[in-house]
Amino acid sequence: MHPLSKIYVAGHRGMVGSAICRNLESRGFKNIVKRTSQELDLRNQHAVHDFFGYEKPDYVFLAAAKVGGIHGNNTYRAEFLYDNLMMETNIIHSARIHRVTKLMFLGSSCIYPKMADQPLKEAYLLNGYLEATNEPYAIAKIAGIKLCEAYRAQYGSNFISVMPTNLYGYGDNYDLQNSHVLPALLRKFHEAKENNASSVEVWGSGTPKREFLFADDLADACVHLMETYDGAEILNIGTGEDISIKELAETIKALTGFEGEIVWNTSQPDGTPRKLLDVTRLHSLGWKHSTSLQEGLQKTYKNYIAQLELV
Ligand code: GFB
Repeated sequence: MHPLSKIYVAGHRGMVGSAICRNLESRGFKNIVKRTSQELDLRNQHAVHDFFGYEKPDYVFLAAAKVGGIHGNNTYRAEFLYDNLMMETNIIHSARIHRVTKLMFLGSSCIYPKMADQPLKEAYLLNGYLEATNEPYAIAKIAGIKLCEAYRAQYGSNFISVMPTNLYGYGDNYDLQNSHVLPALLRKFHEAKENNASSVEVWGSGTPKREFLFADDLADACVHLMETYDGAEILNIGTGEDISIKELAETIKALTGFEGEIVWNTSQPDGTPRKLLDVTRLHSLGWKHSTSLQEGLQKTYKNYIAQLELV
């Protein structure tokens, strides 16, 4: 990418999109195109087509998506499938019509089969059944991967797909029902400490394992790969390390200084038992994460408290 290349970051107000914008700006890219969802409804085919015709971006980071944790995915199954299919289909198709130089599609580690061998190699895509709680989201993301593959095969479009692991960081969603586990636990333990509560409820059995990547590290990987990777194969982006939900809860409990009890609500689903990405290919392309979970948690917690103080 040239410093003046026109770069469209779809989803620039989200945790991932905003991290990509920060990373691009820190590397000296000055011509970043942004649209809020009020300004441009990415589910609207005509609006997206007109936007691409008007702006004619050179590069596109497709980080716009309807996202959420296990409960949100399982509850809003229609929106997770429809909204994500519409957004990615409109953007990828318009990028081809308007001759975008290169597009990066961001998928998710939930595209892999629920019971796949660990760590998850890119080759395991479509090797088995998906996890039920997030099947609609996973199907939409798989469709995005296949669209990029098809436009590449048929039209020679340089569209690449990356699969981030579970993410956390600045500007995350802290809604107690619809967020992911890490922000949910930061909020729950923080509020319990503030209110001198005796216990905190954590969902499931605590045995599932998850890999967590700091969103600013993901953004750095995305920009690095946009500059260096032109392959047809999907690429995992993660740390290569995971911890159990129980260990995560204990770590966040210690971080917030809460001294009460953890109560496990086993009526809530566990989801996939484990989804650790194989990052061999990512490392061979010259990128490795730099923020440890401990450091990322501290930064995220500090940011969460700073945001609370602004309200
Ligand atoms: O982060 P999470 O919602 O998503 O949940 P997934 C991870 C694990 O944490 C599950 C447990 O075993 C949850 O039961 N958990 C414990 C909690 N307490 C809580 C809590 O208070 N809130 C939440 N949310 N979980 C999502 C997918 O799966 O991951 C998406 O549904 C996407 O499609 C995303 O792929 C990255 O890791 O299970």
